[in-house]
Amino acid sequence: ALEVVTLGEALIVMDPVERGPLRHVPGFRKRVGGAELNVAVALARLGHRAGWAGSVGDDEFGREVLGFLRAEGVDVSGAVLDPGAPTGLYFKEWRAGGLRAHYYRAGSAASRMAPGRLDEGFLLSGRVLHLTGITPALSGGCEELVRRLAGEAGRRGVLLSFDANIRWRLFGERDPRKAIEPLLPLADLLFLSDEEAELLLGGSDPRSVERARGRLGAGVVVVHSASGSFAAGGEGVVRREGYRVEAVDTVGAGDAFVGGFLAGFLRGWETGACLELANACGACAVAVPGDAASMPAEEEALALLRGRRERER
Ligand code: KDG
Repeated sequence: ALEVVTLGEALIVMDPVERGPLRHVPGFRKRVGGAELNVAVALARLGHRAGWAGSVGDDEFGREVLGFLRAEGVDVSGAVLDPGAPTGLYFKEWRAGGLRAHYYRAGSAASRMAPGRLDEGFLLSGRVLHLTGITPALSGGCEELVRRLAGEAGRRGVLLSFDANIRWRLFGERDPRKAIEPLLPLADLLFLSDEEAELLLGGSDPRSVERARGRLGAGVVVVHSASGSFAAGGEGVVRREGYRVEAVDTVGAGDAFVGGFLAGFLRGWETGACLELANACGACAVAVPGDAASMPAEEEALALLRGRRERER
């Protein structure tokens, strides 16, 4: 049986070969991304049985996504090829102020997901179901689907892992809190960046987070930032420092972090050890370009974790 099943939008990532405004960029590297799919790849690379479900277009890009995931050992038997809409894309642009994502995903196959259109048996077949706040931003049908699955997971004894992953550019004029807040109390494991904790819990320091956790009745709340991470779970707060690495592409770091934490959790590790693996996985992802491509393999994350320095030359 699968240990973790995720649902979300798979995207083709157009990664510019140079930094700077896209009008001057001479070309792009084509890659695969999507937050939930990145988590599935991270888990598979860490040696866990992970499945991904979602709708992709019945097109070249949809087939590329599924081929990529199969090669990574991710179970895609719950994926749907929708002949009526394309696979979504996004372009990355590196400007002086940092990354800008340009989405070409309105009306994508994934945005047409809704209750009844995907195999619920597959989605709820893992020990953990992992969802994010990206999916409810895609469409009304997607928002309904996520709410339904989050509720069903609780009823069927499947643990719910939820990463807020707020994408302001997808919500547009809408308030992300409206879509995300109802899901928070349902999460057994809740992942937030420090900024998301500020917005959703009213604070990102351990005390405010622990208080909000109690109020919501969520399980464990894990807050991550570039400097480190902590988990609040009712038995005090556990904190671990992050790693200093040269950042080449921060996209996917949060997903690698979540994959690392879930891997530790599945192994029955103590919270501190889960945070250490999560921090190491996040740091590895930051040091490598790409979305799903930057998820670390087990040995890479462990090498960083153990502080082993490899010979340079
Ligand atoms: O977390 C990384 C994702 O943001 C990226 O792979 C693309 O899913 C994506 C999104 O919606 O931005």
